[in-house]
Amino acid sequence: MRIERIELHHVEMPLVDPFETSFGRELDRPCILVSVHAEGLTGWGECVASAGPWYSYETIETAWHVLRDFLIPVVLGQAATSPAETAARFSRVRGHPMARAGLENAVWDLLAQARGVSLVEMLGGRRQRVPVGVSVGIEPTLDALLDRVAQYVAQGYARVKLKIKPGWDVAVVRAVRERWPDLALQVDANSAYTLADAPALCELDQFDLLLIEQPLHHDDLVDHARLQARLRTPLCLDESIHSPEHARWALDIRACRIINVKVGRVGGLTAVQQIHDLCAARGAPLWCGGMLETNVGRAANVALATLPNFTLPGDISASARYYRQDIAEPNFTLNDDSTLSTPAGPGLGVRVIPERLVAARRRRYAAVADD
Ligand code: SMG
Ligand code: MG
Repeated sequence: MRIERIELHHVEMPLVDPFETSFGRELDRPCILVSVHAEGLTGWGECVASAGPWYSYETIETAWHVLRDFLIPVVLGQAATSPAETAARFSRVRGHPMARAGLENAVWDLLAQARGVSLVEMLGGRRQRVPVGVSVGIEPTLDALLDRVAQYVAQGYARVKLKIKPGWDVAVVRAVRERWPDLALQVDANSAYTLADAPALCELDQFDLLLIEQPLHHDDLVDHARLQARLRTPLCLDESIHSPEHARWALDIRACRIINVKVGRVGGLTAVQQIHDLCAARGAPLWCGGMLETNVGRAANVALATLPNFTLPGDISASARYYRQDIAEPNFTLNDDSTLSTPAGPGLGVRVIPERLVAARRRRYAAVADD
């Protein structure tokens, strides 16, 4: 099918609760929704770049620029036959994985709809439910954090991830572990430490954590390998893995034992499949990370987490944890067994509600193919 029109929608919505990590606090969350139009069908993708270059160097502005000036022009008016072929068209663009993923994922949704299959089927996933957890930000006080964890445990989350940073780590994890001895627990530092902090990080070994996520520099592999050699707890890389090659390099030098897969960070669902197959062959478990997505991005996350080597619970929480009113329906709700179900229907299985899109939209760009 020939791609007739591509639109970018810069949207922004207030989060239900502020979300604080070692690099800052977010109250509102922007994203770019990408829509790809052909033969009466519309495919949707979410670009998860943030307002500022804090989690990664990409921002809403850089992604808008790269999408409009470099990515849209190589697919608009062209025949879309397979997602891999779209990914190949982007191969000249270095970096900017979130921008690439936004558009590539919209093509996946479009092609799945055209074939009358769900995104799960098209990816090769088999499950109907995926195990999930919740990521708990840094709170002003330890009591506030314990209240927050209690609230999520009461809602049925069986796995909790705590954000840590120097000064908000060992004592906090100890307090949570003492109160919930059997809770599946993990921590994420978002690169807040250096190798000099190894003694404090080794203290975390006593709390039976599933993993410690990205403690060191956001682009590092080598120091993580040095740290992993000193830790019993598995290290998991997030920020440092930008491609299937990075995943292979990390496993080759034992920089981690587990990888957090974010489709935006690795440049699209085609790269996710490659990382999946590589890590399955190497015996390295995966889980799906989160970027405070709308239901559009969440539907893609649930779908990719159905691949068999996604064995650990993902940061894919119920819709109600993020926005009061999401831009797309249906909402995702937590099942009794701390899972989310894959939505029914072809493609992503969610539909964007036009009035909500317009209400949340800050800016729109439309590119139309010549006849
Ligand atoms: O989507 O539930 C979610 C958030 C999960 O903690 C989460 N993401 O480093 O893994 C991470 C952070 C990055 C958030 S930056 C917007
Ligand atoms: Mg992380």
